[in-house]
Amino acid sequence: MNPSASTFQPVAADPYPWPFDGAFRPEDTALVIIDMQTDFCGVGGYVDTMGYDLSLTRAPIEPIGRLLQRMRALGFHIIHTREGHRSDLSDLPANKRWRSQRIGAGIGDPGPCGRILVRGEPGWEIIPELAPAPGEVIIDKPGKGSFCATDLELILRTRGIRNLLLTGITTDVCVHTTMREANDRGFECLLVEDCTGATDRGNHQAALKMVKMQGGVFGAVATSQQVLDVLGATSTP
Ligand code: C5J
Repeated sequence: MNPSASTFQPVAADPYPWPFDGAFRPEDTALVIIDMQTDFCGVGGYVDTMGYDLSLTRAPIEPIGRLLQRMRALGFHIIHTREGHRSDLSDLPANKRWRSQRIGAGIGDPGPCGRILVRGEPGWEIIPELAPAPGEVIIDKPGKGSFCATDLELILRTRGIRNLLLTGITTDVCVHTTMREANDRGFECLLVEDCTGATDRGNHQAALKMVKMQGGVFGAVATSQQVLDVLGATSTP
């Protein structure tokens, strides 16, 4: 099968069938996988050191894996992001460092997985289950949004990508910030709800609800199964 010949009908998303203009194709659509790093979902990482429940940020691993496998096979663009800082911390704002130190997980400080949220350290790596394949774009970002201080927008425009399926962690922080940034730039966004997770269940639910207000103020929300149904998958393992 020639993946580039495929056109897919809208996903039965909430609050509108996504995308708004009726169809999407591998050429104009990317799966964005945000910050699936040990620091956010692994034992000894940043989130674990802060004392949050890792099961919440690990929950999306399997659903993302299924969606990734399918979308890779169909030839969609795949984009991974990593939050992290230079080893000299020259791109770490003083207030971000101070806040992390207050909660006992100082960014740049040594931890069980190396220096917390520092590029090149074990905790900063994307988890092996969702490792990028050769040729897939990886965006290194110093902040929460994937557009701030990165070349993501240039890459999307250069490739003619208009539609983004957003997955990863955390729903209320990096996923939401990225969705808002993308929406303001005119990209059509779908948040895949079971492919995201937050450090707090209530925040996850609230983040989903916020997207759906005002007729879909930031885009739409769907489950991975609803996406897979459209992509021709008949069942989940
Ligand atoms: C946070 C993220 N929560 N990836 N980062 O600090 O959401």
